[in-house]
Amino acid sequence: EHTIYLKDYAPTPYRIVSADLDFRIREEATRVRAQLTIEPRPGTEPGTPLVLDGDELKLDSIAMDGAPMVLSAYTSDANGLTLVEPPPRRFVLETEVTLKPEANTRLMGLYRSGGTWCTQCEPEGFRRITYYLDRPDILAPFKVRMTAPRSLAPILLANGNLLEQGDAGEDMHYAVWEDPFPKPAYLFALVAGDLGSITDSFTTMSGREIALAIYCAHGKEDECHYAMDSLKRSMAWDERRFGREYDLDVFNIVAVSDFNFGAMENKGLNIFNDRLVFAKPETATDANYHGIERVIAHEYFHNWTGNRITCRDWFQLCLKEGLTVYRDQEFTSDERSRPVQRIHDVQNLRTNQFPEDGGPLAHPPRPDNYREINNFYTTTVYEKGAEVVRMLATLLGEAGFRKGMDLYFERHDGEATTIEAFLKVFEDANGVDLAQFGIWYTQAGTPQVDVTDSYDAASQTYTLTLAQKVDPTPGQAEKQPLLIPVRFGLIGPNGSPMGWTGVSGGEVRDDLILFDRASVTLTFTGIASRPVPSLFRGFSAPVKVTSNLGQEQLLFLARHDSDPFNRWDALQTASTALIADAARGKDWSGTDIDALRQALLDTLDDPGLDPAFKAQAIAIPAATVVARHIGHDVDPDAVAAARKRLMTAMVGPVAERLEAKYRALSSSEPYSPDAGQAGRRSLRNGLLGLLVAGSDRGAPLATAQYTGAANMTDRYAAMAIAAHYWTGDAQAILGDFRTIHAGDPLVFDKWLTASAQAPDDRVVERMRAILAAPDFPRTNPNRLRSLLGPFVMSNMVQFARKDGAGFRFITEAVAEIDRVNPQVASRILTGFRILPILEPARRDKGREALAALRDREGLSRNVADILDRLLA
Ligand code: B3K
Ligand code: ZN
Repeated sequence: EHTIYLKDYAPTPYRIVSADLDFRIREEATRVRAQLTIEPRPGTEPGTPLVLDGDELKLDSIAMDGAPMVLSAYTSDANGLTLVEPPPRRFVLETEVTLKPEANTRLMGLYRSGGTWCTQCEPEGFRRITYYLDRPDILAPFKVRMTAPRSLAPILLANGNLLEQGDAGEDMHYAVWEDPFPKPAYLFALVAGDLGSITDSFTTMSGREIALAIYCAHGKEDECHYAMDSLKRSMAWDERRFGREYDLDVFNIVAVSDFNFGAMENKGLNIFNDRLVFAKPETATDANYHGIERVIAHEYFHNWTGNRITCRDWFQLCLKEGLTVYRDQEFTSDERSRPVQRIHDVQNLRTNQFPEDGGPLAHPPRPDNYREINNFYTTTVYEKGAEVVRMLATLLGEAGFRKGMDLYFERHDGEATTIEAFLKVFEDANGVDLAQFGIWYTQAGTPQVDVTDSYDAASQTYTLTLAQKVDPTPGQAEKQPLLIPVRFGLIGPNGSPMGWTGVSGGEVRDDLILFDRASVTLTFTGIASRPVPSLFRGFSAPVKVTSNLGQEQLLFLARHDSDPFNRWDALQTASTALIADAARGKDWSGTDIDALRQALLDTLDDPGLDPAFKAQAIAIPAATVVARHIGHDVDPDAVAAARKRLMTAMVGPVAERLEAKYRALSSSEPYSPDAGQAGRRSLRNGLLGLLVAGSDRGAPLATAQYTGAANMTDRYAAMAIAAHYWTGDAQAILGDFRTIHAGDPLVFDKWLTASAQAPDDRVVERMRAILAAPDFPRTNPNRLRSLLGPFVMSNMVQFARKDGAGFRFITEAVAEIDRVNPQVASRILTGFRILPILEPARRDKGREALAALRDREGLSRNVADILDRLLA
């Protein structure tokens, strides 16, 4: 099967000047008539064929400039339409196809969700709607007419502004929408259905009034208000922070239940997975509210970074995704707590992106080849892409970064462009050379930075040596040194910052080391006593650090660092090391344990710290993070046991005190999703986790919290903790939750997720039964992902069981899901990227399961691509 290479990029010989679409929607089928105005680009040889993309299409009729085309003038099949010798001038091509949205379980193109007709086109779904040049560098204005049965679809929406609507005879009605902004086909959207809505409005900075609406299933309107509030705050923030104003007169959001990912930024008509819209305290957790705010903002921000300026080709995906994730992270930091958000994002990076970057699926943020583009909507493209943008902001400073962004919008508005063009605006606006920095986009793998230091009292000099290396990744054996921004400080023995009189050996600007070689040794002069270095403040680069700092120095940082991120990170590093040691059979010293416990208690007692931060600080690193730290021959049972042992050692002598703190945090105020309340709940639930894992007092507290909870955050946390540590009541709690909430799909998902976390040996059996139940909605991505995603990604003990039963369960499920929805199937399969770090016997079982899957007939390209890379 063929691979597509970035180096082969070439513009098409023809371009689409405008697209006029006519949808006739009926229960049985939908007819799509497309009138495409097309012209050759200057320089195109007359007689060059025009090749349009298609996917599972059947051509009903075709005409050129109003006249039916003769059979010899074109060829067509399910995968494309070729005009053998189009006229060497502008012409109008008219085609008609018939679609069966009801049967479209891949959820790409036009499909039905809960009776509503809706679309998903990114990246290559538009070719499932009509024959087209379905690539992001083809930009055209769209006009869409849609006719549908009024009773089934009183609401008719498409991109842009509504031009007219009216009666179309019988039970039919129609609407005409026009989007004046030329756009690539992946941003096309259409919705027809019987939906409720809430409306609002936003006045832009130039005084324009924008009509806002969120459409949803009837009866769900009251669960859309947080999303609406988030939208208005996003619109205001983008004006304030980036000077970006919304451009159409309407902004519509539609929530649907069947959706392949989170949401989609279609121009003026965002379509959302309903789990990222609906929220009320009885059914949504604080994390759900946080997610809604983030994704509503993310899709809105795409209007400028993605839609007004789009990607030239799909290799440039992180041009819009990395940048837009950076923007949504900044938004949340400004709306909530910056350090808490930073820790949250870094935790996510370490749990998801580092494993991808260090395994068989590693690829650069801008890959240079792919077999299936849907497999490249990855955490590397998104989250590492965001880190690269953040480093740019760190290097250039806030003002320099903003100058570059302003130039980006000015220079490239209306274009489909590249990473090179993006870097160039920052070079031009700031007069800098970013050639070496650009390697971050093209080189895969997480850099490993080794730090050693020494102090010479006689000369009052302090020496810091940094060395960087990146391990080989698939297709990239040799690695080049990166420009790594290291934000840092030196801390004196009394805990206050220490200055220096001079520094030599490398480039240091204020508190930033520009670390751009394989290794650098910096010598600081005028240092009166040995400092403790605080490096990578705010996680200034997405790297792994090993250093000669011992636990004592780490705990010193945890107390004294002025950088909250590094205070948190020091505690994480210290506990990760202890768990890893125990998992490898090395014993702890009592003093290490006492010191770590004391550091955690001091953090808890510090009145100057925010509860949300405290919750993060007392969190014991996840087993998967420790496994990555160990890096090879991992025995998941040993890691889980070591982790539990550390929690027991932390909690044991102070369980009573922790319980008192837990109780003191209980509150009777009415629920609000605000960051303050959410932070207190997360601290309380963090304490509950510690108590359940580390003492006998915990389990009854979890049961009591589950029973007495007044909101879903506390209820879900109690259930998840009980399931994760498999308390005596866990099964009863899960059973109760299922009985109560089986009727609400998004709450049922929470049950699926908690169930998949159980570490007991019967979990695979139970999951098989859940999937096999006749009423399990096996075409809904949310249900499938809620059950299988957490199992492969975080239940290492059962997924990577010695007997291989966890692996086999997943490959068998993937084979079945693949026939329905290849994107969901291949995403679940990526969990196998963990194999290389497991002990050999488990690794072999995993490879056996993958090999058996590969032997099956008819696998999708999505699954085959991931399998081949996993087995390479
Ligand atoms: N751009 C979409 C993701 C499309 C995924 C296609 N497999 C949502 C987003 O990133 O904002
Ligand atoms: Zn995005």
